Amino acid sequence: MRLRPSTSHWGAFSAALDEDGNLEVVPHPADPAPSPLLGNLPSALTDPTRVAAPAIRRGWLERGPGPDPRRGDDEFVEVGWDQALDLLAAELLRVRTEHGNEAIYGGSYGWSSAGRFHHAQSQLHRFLNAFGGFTSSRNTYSTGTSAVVLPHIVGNAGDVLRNGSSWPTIVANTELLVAFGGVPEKNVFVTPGGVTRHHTPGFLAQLAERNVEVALVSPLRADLPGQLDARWYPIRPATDTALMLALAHTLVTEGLHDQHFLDRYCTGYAQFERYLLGSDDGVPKDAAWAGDLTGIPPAHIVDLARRMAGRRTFITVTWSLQRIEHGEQPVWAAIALAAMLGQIGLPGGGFGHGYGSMGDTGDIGPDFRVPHLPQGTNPVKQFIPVARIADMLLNPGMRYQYDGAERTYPDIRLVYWAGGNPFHHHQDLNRLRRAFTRPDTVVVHDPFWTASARHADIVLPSTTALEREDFGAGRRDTHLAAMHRIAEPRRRARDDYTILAGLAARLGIEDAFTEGRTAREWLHHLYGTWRNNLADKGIEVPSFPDFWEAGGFQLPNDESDRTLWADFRADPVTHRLATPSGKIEITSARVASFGYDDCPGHPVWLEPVEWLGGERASRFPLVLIANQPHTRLHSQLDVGAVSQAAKVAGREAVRLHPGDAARRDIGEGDLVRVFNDRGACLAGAVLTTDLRPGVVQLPTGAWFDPRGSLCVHGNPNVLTADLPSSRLSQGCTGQHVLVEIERFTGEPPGISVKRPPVISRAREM
Ligand SMILES: Nc1nc2c(c(=O)[nH]1)N[C@H]1C(S)=C(S)[C@@H](COP(=O)(O)OP(=O)(O)OC[C@H]3O[C@@H](n4cnc5c(=O)[nH]c(N)nc54)[C@H](O)[C@@H]3O)O[C@H]1N2
Ligand SMILES: Nc1nc2c(c(=O)[nH]1)N[C@H]1C(S)=C(S)[C@@H](COP(=O)(O)OP(=O)(O)OC[C@H]3O[C@@H](n4cnc5c(=O)[nH]c(N)nc54)[C@H](O)[C@@H]3O)O[C@H]1N2
Ligand SMILES: [Mo]
Repeated sequence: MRLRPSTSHWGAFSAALDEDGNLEVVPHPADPAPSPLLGNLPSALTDPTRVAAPAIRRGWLERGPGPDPRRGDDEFVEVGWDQALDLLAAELLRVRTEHGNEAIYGGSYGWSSAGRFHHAQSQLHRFLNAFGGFTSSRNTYSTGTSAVVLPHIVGNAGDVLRNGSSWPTIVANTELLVAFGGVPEKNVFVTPGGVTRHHTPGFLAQLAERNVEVALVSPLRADLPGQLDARWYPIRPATDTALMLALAHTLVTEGLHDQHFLDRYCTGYAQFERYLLGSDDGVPKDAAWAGDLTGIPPAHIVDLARRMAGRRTFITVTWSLQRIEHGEQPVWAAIALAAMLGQIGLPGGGFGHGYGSMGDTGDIGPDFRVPHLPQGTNPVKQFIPVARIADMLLNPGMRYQYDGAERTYPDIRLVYWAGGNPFHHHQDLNRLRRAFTRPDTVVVHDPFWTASARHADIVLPSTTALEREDFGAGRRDTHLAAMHRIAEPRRRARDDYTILAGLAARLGIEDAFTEGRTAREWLHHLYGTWRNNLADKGIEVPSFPDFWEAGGFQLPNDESDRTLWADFRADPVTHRLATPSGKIEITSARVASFGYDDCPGHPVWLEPVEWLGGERASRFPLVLIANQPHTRLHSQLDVGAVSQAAKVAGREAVRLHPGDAARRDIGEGDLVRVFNDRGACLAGAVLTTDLRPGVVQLPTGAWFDPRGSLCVHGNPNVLTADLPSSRLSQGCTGQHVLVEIERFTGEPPGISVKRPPVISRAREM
């Protein structure tokens, strides 16, 4: 049995099949903290939910393209590859001829798998670009709000998202870490594209050894590793902005703010200060005011503000905090607060975003781009902010606001998805189901019968990363991994590249798409180009055959840890920011000029719809946190062993406080129904005092298993609201939703998503 190298979004490994066909997985020897998620790989490879052959929805096959309410409930017909590709090529041509390229939605958001050549979204975009273009999507579900507001505050979102202080700098210099959303260890195993050495768990351990003072601001205690002796501020969800404003208020009223820093490096502080003091609205944003909103005693707020001013303080905000209504505010308020402390640009001081959200944030690996597939250019300029998918499908021609511009939704006839699962990632899935009745045709490539595949008309089985050859590395990865074929493609699965090349041949764009190369030739070519570019910069890496034979190599290091912020601090004129003022914009005249009441010109407290202080809370008195799962990546490999082992009563586990459970006669392990006016799901109850009373937690990613508006498996996105963070960013707000919970009595409905849908054979193949 020869172990062969590969990588995944949660870590590099090698693997082989034994004589009985069982997959053995061994973590990369250089990885000090391999991810438990590797345990999902073995059983998933041959799971019954793998798509065996191309499948077409019966209604579409028999009646042809068109809107159809049966999508998601219909059965499928297995067809041969030639028939599937002939039908799809003809449909692509029909849509292009009758409606134009803009009628094809190819945003295809999603994480697919590691491996830079077979990256499904890149493959699809390259193919659709060669076909004349498509309506695309902007931003992500991860940082869809920050990515739009940060350029207004600091000029370049990447400077905050990717170029902040490194963990070693924080460990060595920070005296007080104020972590809004904590530093959830479960998340740091993941980096898009792969990660060979998981450094962050080690850095967290060093924080503990160094006795760095940590303030954990989160409704969940589990957002910080247990070994860190933190002070826990169990905040009421969605009220962090109020807490930050009160901390800022305390600083200014006690004269603890750094006026010199604010004058030299920032603009618009005076206006923000008037708001803090309540000069215009008569409401000082003081600790007493915030105490009522946040549930944190005012004395604790004042004390925290004083401690922050008295030592080297690093303020971090997880990405989850901007995945809510008005998600711009906590990010902007945290930057304003850090500016008032005057430590931005000092080692271990200032502001960070996404520490504990992703493995590469603050990591120390080299930072250069690894080989990747060129996508070409998209002649179609139409796009949507990614989380507006359902709005777009339901409202063609409707006008909406985005980042200061008025835009119009296109009229989409064909939806094409490869490497993502919108019926995992989008909010209000019952609404998304209605939206998915609208297009003429929905196409999905996926290795598995995901909920999105089940809502498609044409389902094409793609290989998994284990069944093909590729290379992979994530940002800040220490190694470039050769990804060898570890298993033969399952049944009739094909690589996305092969599928799209087959379509391209039928559409007369084969040369543009394939450039005459096989997949293996592409690997050679992309690697070779990259290697030549590095050689021009004096960096030597192995030849492709040596790289492939060795299974990977360690990337050359770049030692520098000087951040852009240190440069800005040293000289804000030479290193001016890309904002209109060149400074940090605590008030943005530009944002103010848009006139959005849901995102005015400086950080403010705005009441969301979905929170415990609002009107809806009388009917749905619990706030559910739908965060990332610790047992898998999103919906991927939910059928895998690690994910399955954590299910309770056969469903996803929902955590709630014993007091909240007792009032509802709910016991440990009970099957419960979580509901609101958008839908309901079943889940298994786990009782814990490690969360704030009134808060429940149900992670994302249980495969959506609808019976009417009820998901019997525990997917929180049947409950979440399809509301944008604001008109500025139109980001996703899936992190929070108001719900009620009751014990489920009666016969528990069985789970059906662990089997494929009903599939019959074509009458003519
Ligand atoms: N309520 C709520 N919702 C959320 C969030 C939240 O906090 N709360 N978080 C959001 C965030 S941050 C994100 S990033 C999204 C994630 O949403 P997605 O990225 O859509 O989720 P994944 O489950 O990773 O979907 C990837 C799909 O690609 C498939 N795949 C893997 N390899 C290949 C391949 O080689 N080819 C093809 N064709 N397919 C492949 C997998 O089987 C899987 O179905 O979810 C978002 N949704
Ligand atoms: N294991 C695993 N790791 C992952 C992923 C995965 O699916 N599985 N997904 C990856 C992806 S794509 C992304 S974008 C990142 C996402 O990174 P994040 O968005 O940061 O991750 P989440 O787990 O959704 O949220 C982090 C924590 O924020 C806390 N929180 C929620 N609401 C509030 C609030 O109102 N106030 C405060 N103070 N805290 C709050 C929650 O308790 C939660 O555990 O994770 C990445 N890492
Ligand atoms: Mo994400």
